[in-house]
Amino acid sequence: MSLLPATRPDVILLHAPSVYDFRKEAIVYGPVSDLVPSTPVFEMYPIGFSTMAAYLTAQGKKVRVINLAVRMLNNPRFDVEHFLAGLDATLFGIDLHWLPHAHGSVEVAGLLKKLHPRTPIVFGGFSSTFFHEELILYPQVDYVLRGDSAEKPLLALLNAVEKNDGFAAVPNLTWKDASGSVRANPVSHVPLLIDEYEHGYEQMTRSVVRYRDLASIEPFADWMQYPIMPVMVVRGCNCECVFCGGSKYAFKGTMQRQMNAYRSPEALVKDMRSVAKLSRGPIFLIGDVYQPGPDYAQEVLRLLEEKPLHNTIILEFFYPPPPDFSEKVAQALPHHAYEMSMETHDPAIRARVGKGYSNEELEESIEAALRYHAERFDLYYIIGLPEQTPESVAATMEYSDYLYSRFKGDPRLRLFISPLAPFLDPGSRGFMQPEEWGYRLLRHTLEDHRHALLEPSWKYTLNYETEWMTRDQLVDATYQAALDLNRIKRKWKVIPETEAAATEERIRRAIAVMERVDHVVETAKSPEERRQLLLALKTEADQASISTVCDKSELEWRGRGLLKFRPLHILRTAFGSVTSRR
Ligand code: B12
Ligand code: SF4
Repeated sequence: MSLLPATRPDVILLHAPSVYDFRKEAIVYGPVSDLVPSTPVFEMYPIGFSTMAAYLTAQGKKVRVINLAVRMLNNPRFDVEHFLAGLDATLFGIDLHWLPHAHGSVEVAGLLKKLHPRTPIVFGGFSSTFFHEELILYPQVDYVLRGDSAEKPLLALLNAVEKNDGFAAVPNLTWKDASGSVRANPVSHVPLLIDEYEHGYEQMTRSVVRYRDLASIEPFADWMQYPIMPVMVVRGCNCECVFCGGSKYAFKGTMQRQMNAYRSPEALVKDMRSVAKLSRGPIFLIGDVYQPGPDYAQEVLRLLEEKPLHNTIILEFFYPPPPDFSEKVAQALPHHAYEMSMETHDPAIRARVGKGYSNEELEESIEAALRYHAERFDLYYIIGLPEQTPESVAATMEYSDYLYSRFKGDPRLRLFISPLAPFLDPGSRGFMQPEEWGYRLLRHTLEDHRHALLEPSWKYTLNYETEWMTRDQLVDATYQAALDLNRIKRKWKVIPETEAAATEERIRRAIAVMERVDHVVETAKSPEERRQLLLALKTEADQASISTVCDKSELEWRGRGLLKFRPLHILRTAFGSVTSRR
């Protein structure tokens, strides 16, 4: 088990922070990331980094993943330029997957280009795909790989870069030819069979040793304490949620995907078992296992029942699962939890948004899930929907009170609300046909969004308002709903009294700092004065952007077992294979 010198990677995949200078800028990012594991820096990198790394590694290439955002977040003195200067690879890849990275990703590419002018840079991900024509025009961007499946195209691009030839044959590639003209190859690689794209978490473990760098592969800041691991069910989606850049409409229009690609039940369960070898933490199945039909879902459960996993398995549903399904889930999964986004209490608005089911159907599902020992049932609401008014949001809160009364304050039922922020997704029906859906689009281009991210608060960053709510109303309704939901959870003793009191205090402070930012925006006499006044608010601004709509820890399943990782297996995976594969 000897440690060999670190090798030169063929590809380095880098994940940038949302706003590059977040350590210096004073911005109230707001509750944009309260319901995901990341902070407002959106430090989590796409799962696709691990599938691309696994695929290329299996083809004999060396891939290193670097989460620059997490490094900057965890160490305020981390010197980005110094770190980037020390990198060496044939190709750098940067994700602009989520639009909130519009600023950081392009800035990091600029730095890399300055430091390594001869190393090409490729962008990829959903937002890169949508904005590929604009993105390729930045001098620091050499290539954009479009589509939802870049594993094979990335290998083809790497081979072309090594030969400096054959770019016209790389599927899904937008590039500049020798004359500088932009060329966009067709998006011809949209696979329907995706079993060969494995998560590759074991490969990621090995790379820690290969590149002597654990700090750079952490998916998000708190991950070592809370190692939740995602496992993907599907590429694509059958639903048509109007705000979603991953809806059926958006996949068809932007990603050229006509049909969903599901991992087979065997491959899915294999992924889950390989995660369970490394970690005792929760496994989050991303994508509704019921979407391809009951046979698929039951086969997944049957395979799991053969040798039950002891991690908590979090199941995501887009529609309420039939109540008798919960019994089957309980048989197969000793520890499991449910997660659903019901968007609003109002079935008419929900149907308009894209999901037609009644509250009664949902309540029956919750009832069955809790009866069959679900550890949790998390329900999410969204603010910023067509036809949703401030009064409607208030009525959603009344419904939440009713739900807790119906389930007698069962603390396993967890309700969350957050704004659709910072952006209405590019490629969604709301973004593409705003008038039809009652959205007023305030930003259109990639450059618009890059600038929007530097606005002093999330109110000014939002790329939309609706016919029913202005940006001010969206912000006010969000904080009011947060106060109401916190009060309801306190009343039903779903959260401890101290947590409820602290959350209320944070929400009130967030409201106050938003008002102070507005005051600065309205009264500053020059851009410089505005900047200085905002900088004086930096500490409060940072504090007002984490755990506002709820205490972030409420999202976490920390319940069972203190030691989440399986250290011996990790050591065997990391060292055993690293030495044998060289
Ligand atoms: C799973 C998921 C999540 C997980 C994230 C898991 C993860 N680490 O990736 C969670 C729930 C945490 C999440 C959070 C968010 N999400 Co999300 N998420 C999804 C979802 C449902 C599936 C995407 C997926 O995993 N695909 C499969 C994996 C294997 O592929 P992949 O990661 O996309 O990577 C492939 C390609 O995209 C591409 N690629 C990606 N990066 C790169 C980089 C390079 C260099 C190259 C070459 C290729 C490439 O190649 C990869 C391999 O084939 C989609 C909706 C959908 N139906 O697809 C929304 C979606 C991607 N999310 C979205 C959004 C907006 C967010 C949030 C910003 C929401 C918020 N405000 O909090 C956050 C951002 C989180 C962060 N960075 O911290 C939008 C993005 C729209 C847009 N264009 O901006 C989507 C489309 C829909 C939605 N609204 O949920 N999300
Ligand atoms: S928000 Fe709706 S359309 Fe988007 S991935 Fe989820 S279920 Fe599918």
